[in-house]
Amino acid sequence: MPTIEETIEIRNKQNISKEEFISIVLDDYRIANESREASIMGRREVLTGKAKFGIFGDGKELPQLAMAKVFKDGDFRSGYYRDQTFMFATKNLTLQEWFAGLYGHTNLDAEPMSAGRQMGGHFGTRSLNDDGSWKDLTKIKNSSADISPTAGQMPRLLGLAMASKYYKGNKLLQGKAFEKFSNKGNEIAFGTIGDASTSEGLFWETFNAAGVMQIPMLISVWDDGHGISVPKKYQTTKESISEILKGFQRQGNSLGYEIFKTKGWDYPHLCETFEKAAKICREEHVPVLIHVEEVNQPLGHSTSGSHERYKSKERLQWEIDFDGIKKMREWILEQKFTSEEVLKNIEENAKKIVRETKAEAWNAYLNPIKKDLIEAVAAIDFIAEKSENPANINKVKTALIAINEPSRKDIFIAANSVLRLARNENNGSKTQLINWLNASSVSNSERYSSHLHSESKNNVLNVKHILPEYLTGKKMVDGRELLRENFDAILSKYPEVLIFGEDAGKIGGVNQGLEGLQLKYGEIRVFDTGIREATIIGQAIGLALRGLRPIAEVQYLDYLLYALQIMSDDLATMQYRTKGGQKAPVIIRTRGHRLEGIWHSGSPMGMIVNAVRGIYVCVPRNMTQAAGFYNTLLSADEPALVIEPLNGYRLKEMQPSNIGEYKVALGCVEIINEGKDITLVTYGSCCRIAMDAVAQLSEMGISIEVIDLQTLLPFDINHAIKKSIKKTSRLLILDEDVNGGASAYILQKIIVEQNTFQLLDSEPKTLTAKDHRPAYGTDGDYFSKPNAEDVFNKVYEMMHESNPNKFPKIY
Ligand SMILES: Cc1ncc(C[n+]2csc(CCOP(=O)(O)OP(=O)(O)O)c2C)c(N)n1
Repeated sequence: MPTIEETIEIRNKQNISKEEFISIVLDDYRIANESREASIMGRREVLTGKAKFGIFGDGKELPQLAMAKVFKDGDFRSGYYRDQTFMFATKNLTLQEWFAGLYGHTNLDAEPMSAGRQMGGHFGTRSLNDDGSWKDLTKIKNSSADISPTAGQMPRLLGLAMASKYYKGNKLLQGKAFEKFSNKGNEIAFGTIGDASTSEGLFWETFNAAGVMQIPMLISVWDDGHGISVPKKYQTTKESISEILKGFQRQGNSLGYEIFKTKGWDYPHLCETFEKAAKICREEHVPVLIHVEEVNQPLGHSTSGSHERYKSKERLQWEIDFDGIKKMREWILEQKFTSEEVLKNIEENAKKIVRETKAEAWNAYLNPIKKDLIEAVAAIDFIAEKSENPANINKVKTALIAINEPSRKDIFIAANSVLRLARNENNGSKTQLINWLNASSVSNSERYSSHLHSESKNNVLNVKHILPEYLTGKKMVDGRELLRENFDAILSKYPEVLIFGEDAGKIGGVNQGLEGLQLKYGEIRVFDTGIREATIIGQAIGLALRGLRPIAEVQYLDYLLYALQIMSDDLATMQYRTKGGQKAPVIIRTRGHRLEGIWHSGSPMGMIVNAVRGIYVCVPRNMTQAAGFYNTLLSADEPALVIEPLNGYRLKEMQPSNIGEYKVALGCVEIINEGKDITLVTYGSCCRIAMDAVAQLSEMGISIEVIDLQTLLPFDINHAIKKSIKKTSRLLILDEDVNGGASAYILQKIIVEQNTFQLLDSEPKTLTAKDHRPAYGTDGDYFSKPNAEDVFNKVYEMMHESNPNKFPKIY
């Protein structure tokens, strides 16, 4: 604890009067108490069954008050479920909204973080207006939307911090058009993480990358000594994250971090530390670590268990003795800032306010449900009145009314039961309940299933096709040159675009699709990164959250797996988990399907399309189509993955004269060969194999219609495949993923969603790769993946089945 003289010195440095200082301290004390009471009462709400799960910020109040003091408008937080006090202190969350989050209130006005989609304790501010357009982020104390996977907040933190460097360094962004995103790059990105979560690889990858890039990132570790029940002994070498990160400390001219240590119960030292740290971070663009040790957790990890099971008696006693709020109280009295009575008053008031607010939040949550219940019961009554056998119907109604705190599910179940009981009654009395049920389904779909994708006017499906033109005659170029010309056009048109990845900078990409562009646009816009796929994507997410348009490269499709978790957990859920409050229109560029070897020719598309719903997936067959996708995506506000065909960079394509301008609309298939006997559906590199087979089959008098899907997500939005099957009555899916991989997805879309079963004259077939990965040996690819001969045989077999005389067995 500092002496009175030291405290006065701190105050003097801040240039405020004694009275102002005391009033700030007491206000912090109030917030800390209210936050603690919220945790205590929130826990009770779960234990009594009103809320389903609770994870709270008790014990972490003081460090967050200190962080809030240095957090300015325009700054960003990327944190985790303990940060309620910070959210209260920055006025980004009211107590009532906090309780609404705990109850899972689905109304955005009541619960603006996620409208009940995220469990309590997952915070976020709204960066977007209701129409999906950006708010002025420089006027908000921004918080990117939390996710639950431990350390999952780290990769995006990197991009949030890097954006400041980009806004500072790229003069083209300092005009009017971008002023709502940054004040010349003066913003800090604050990260918070628990000590145990620093065991995750994502923490280390992020930490190292920020040191390399020298960006204004300030990471605070709230160290309470445990990850649920597992102590530091099993989490961290030497049991101290700051100790083992010492090698990152900058020294002399060597770049690195500033590392601070402080204690979770020492309010004045916390304030002083955060102030020093933020100054260095903001002014010098140096990353900073604040290791906040000796943090307690008085209520235990969450409502899922009690900490008495795993903490020793001594530790439990320490948790009481070194509670931050208790220590702050002692300090206030020691310093004679105010009297015991005033503090008691603050404490009592906190209890009262939280109790009252909790009741208000609960009523606000429950009343609309009760209104639904009244409507449904009226409709049920109506059926019962007209029924000759109302006893069972009334029984369902009585049971429904008896539920003390009903949910919409209870009402839905009852309504369905009543309609089942009344199934033989053919009277109009059912119409009211059926209508209620239908309307309720629509509202619940909006409540729980909207905003997987952008619902703004810039959503990608609004971007229309613009055909490539070839006005300047036939100019045949390598695929990679066509792409490079297109990226050149993109970089000159959009100053907010930056392209990065392994080898993307100096050499212009392993396949030279960016050749010479770093030289032309500078290292700030086209640059190399370390080998760190997860944080390349995280970096892109953070940049996009701050209004930039990153194109992030993952060198090969096989290595996307390193990034798949963050794509799935963070990027894909961004719009959904905030109900349209945040967007990250990231473009992920990679290449795959075919080259050589187990880790350079994979095509795990089934895994990908099933993991990333919320992100679009483009699978162009050549670079003309790929370039068109990039142009489309930059006109929209949604994230997407573009997988270029790896064996297409050196193949010749005709270069369009409207490079950078033409667009390929998403969700629109292309018929690349017209035919009448069989519809063959494929995508990417397999298109060329299908076309090889077309030639062989035509010699036998068989004509196949080859459809290039172009995008797997979205999938054939105009149902063009169905039209083709109406003509051919036969379906073959050609795919180089494993059996039951993407082909199963494609089959489900065509048979079930497009309802084509009745149109087929023979069994639908799939032709896929083997279940192992493609072998490297010279013919490994040929024998591991479907080839033109396989396609020929499969098609011929189908034709033989339908007309054995015309197509006799070959083998
Ligand atoms: C990837 C992942 N693994 C496991 C969990 C379950 N889990 C939730 S919190 C937690 C402990 C985190 O401890 P720490 O980082 O120290 O933060 P604290 O809760 O102590 O503040 C674990 C293991 C998770 N959410 N995500």
